Amino acid sequence: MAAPPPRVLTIAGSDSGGCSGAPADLRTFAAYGVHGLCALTAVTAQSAAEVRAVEPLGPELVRQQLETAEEIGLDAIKIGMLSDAATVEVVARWLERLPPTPAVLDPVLRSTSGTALLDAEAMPVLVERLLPQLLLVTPNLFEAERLSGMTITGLEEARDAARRIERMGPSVLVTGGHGGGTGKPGGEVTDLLFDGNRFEAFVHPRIRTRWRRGTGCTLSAAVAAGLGWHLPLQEAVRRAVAFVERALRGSYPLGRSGGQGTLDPMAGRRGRR
Ligand code: PXL
Repeated sequence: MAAPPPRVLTIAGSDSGGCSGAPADLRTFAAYGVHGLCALTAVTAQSAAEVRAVEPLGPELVRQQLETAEEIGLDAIKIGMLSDAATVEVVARWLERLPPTPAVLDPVLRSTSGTALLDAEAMPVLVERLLPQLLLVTPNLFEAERLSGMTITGLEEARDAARRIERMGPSVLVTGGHGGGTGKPGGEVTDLLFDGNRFEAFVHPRIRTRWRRGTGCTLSAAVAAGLGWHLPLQEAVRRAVAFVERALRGSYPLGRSGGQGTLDPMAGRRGRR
């Protein structure tokens, strides 16, 4: 019998297309060699191009998934799409009672195509009840603007936004991939980590691919998996950024037009290359 690997839970939505949400998280967990658990918050029907339907599963079913996951045992947690205020509340209440376990939130607000994945009235619940209990939150520039109430047009403002969000509880990783905001000239992207004491900038080449669905999900899942292996936060983030870079280099097209597609958390780990 093999020794059990770390157990890492994703609390997220299902993307029927397998690009983002829980499917992306579970592939990432597999690539990291951890045991992935999955508490689904919502089911979405997605083609390569659009989110066609979204159905929340409701706080009671989420609560039961969390409690059964807890009985199995957890070394780290990743949280993604939460859908509505009642679901945020259930996750917050459960975390309050859980023995200390590192938790990473990707504050998913909307899909790439613009569909809302978190109700507007859930935002204050997320800030007041959930953020204080987390080790790390990983907003992209848009999400960092919404959380901080600031407009971000450059690195200095991204730092200010990170300071504001960190005061709400968790360390902050502002990811720069979605815009020029924290991207330096020369095709580089800066992801900015602030732990309340110091900033660490992770600068990496911008991978030019159109097939990048699931990037944010994969990054936060990779950090959680690293934390499951008991890496310190800085090291878990450093490895996760490198992991996403490799997954983007292995990205592939999907759908009839091939205009959409996803990064590949399993890049380099199976036959296809
Ligand atoms: O990328 C954010 C995201 C997270 N979770 C689910 C999604 C999406 C984007 O479409 O569908 C389920």
